[in-house]
Amino acid sequence: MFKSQFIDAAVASNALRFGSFTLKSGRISPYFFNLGLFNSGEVLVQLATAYATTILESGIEFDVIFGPAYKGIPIAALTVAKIAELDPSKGKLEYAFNRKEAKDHGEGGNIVGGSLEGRRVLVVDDVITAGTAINEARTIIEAAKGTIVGVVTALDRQERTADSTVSALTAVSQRFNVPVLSIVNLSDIIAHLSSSLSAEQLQALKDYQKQYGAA
Ligand code: OMP
Repeated sequence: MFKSQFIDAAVASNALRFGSFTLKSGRISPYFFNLGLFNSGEVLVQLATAYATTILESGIEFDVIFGPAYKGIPIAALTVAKIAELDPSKGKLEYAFNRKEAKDHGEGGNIVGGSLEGRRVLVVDDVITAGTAINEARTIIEAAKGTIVGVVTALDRQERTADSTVSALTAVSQRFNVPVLSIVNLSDIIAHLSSSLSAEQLQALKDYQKQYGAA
């Protein structure tokens, strides 16, 4: 099953680590997922397969996959290529990403790759904690006149935001009115690694989930 393989690959490549980490939100987390450490060819193949399979199984119809700079860029490129390999009838789907700094010469604009204007855009990103990164992606896509039809992240940390009891993923899904999916979530990680983590590590994850997890 690709979810278990994905978690195993994340642990083996050190992308998924256990300890004490300060998040963008300021929360102190007993685990951290760094997608940048999925950096060898063999794990990138697994990463692409996991995103592409999640997207194909979702049935979401789209024209362009958008990966927000920087970590979303390779995800979008690898995923659109893997989708073409798994389903050649989808071989004309495109990918795009934003420049962090607008360019005023050459091709101009701050979107590189397929045009977003008037098109159905599927967003891919690494992790969803509070939803801040996804909200920023929406602003960029709307400025380029694209329509978001779905979001796929590698990891849903299943955390509620300060002002809500539902998870950030659910809140984003409700706000954008589109499906928001993840390859794995914290519950999948706890279930899959329950026999390989130490009792302390496992307890720290459960305590964290109790404190910040969605209802
Ligand atoms: P939100 O923008 O709050 O949803 O947090 C997601 C972002 O936080 C990711 O795009 C990363 O930049 C970073 N992050 C991780 O990469 N891995 C984690 O396990 C947790 C975070 C985080 O800071 O929340």
